[in-house]
Amino acid sequence: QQNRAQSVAILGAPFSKGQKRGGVEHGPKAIRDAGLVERLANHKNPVHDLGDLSFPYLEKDDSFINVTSPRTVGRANQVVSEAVSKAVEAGHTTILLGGDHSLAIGSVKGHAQQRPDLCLIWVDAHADINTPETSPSGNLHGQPVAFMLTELKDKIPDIPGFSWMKPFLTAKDVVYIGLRDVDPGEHVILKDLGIQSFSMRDIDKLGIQKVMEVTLDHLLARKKRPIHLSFDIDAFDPSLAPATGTPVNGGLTYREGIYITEEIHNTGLLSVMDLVEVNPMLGANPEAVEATASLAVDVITSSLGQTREGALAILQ
Ligand code: Z70
Ligand code: MN
Ligand code: MN
Ligand code: MN
Repeated sequence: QQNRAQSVAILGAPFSKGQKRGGVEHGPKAIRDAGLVERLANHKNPVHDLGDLSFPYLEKDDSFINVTSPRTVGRANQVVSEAVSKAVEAGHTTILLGGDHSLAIGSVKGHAQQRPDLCLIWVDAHADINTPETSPSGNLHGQPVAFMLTELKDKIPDIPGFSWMKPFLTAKDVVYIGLRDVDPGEHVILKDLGIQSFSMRDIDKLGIQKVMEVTLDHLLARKKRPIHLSFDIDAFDPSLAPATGTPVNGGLTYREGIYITEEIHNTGLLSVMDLVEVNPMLGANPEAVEATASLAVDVITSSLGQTREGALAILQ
């Protein structure tokens, strides 16, 4: 229960070069405008909004094999990694606001620098575990998990922009929740590495309560350790989170999503969280954008202890 008394740090990461659509770099502003800091005003411990990170602009960044913007994504993730590492070292439960999901490379890496024993819960419609070779798009936001895993070391070539990092996590330290759009190459990797994953079908079959029980047991039964929650807003059904780059039908309900974060909070072990892929330029209208950003705020406040049972619990 070591994280209960921790202060919170918020880091904005206005970055979009891990995929090809514009607008996701405005995610941090949209989430702040939806009232994130105000909604955390009752939090028992101090909340520090550390503002937005700034990422170097690289004039020339040719594709490497089929990987798009490798140097830009690599450098941005180095910046994220250093910032997350510093915030964790300072004792903050750290919230990274994306930006696209390629940012998780730096976020989880920076976290692991301070807490090498961490485990990773990846809530997403997508597995984001393509290698440069299996990737159908060349987009690095579809590949972050592959960059982290020691088992895939030989599948990741030396990509320009990434010489600062080596794989640091093993397949048994990862659980997926919410999958429903997995590429063929990703499916093979998930099977070969035996990664614990819960698709939307599994959630239909088992119920979210059982899914969380097995998830937390898988990661924590042997040893309590810090949790990294990487939450892609497209895990939710597009009716709830329309303003995102790759909506996929049949996603999490509001209650399933919030139950996931409540259970993670209740472990007392949440250490770093990413909230990514809110794209305020993709909603059909302002209401769609506001609904998506407001949902992101609910996910974050719930992860930090906001309950459905009464306002007091966030104070404890
Ligand atoms: C596909 C790829 C992806 C998010 C799309 C899509 C990956 N598997 N991730 N949207 N958030 O391009 O690798
Ligand atoms: Mn813009
Ligand atoms: Mn993702
Ligand atoms: Mn996704």
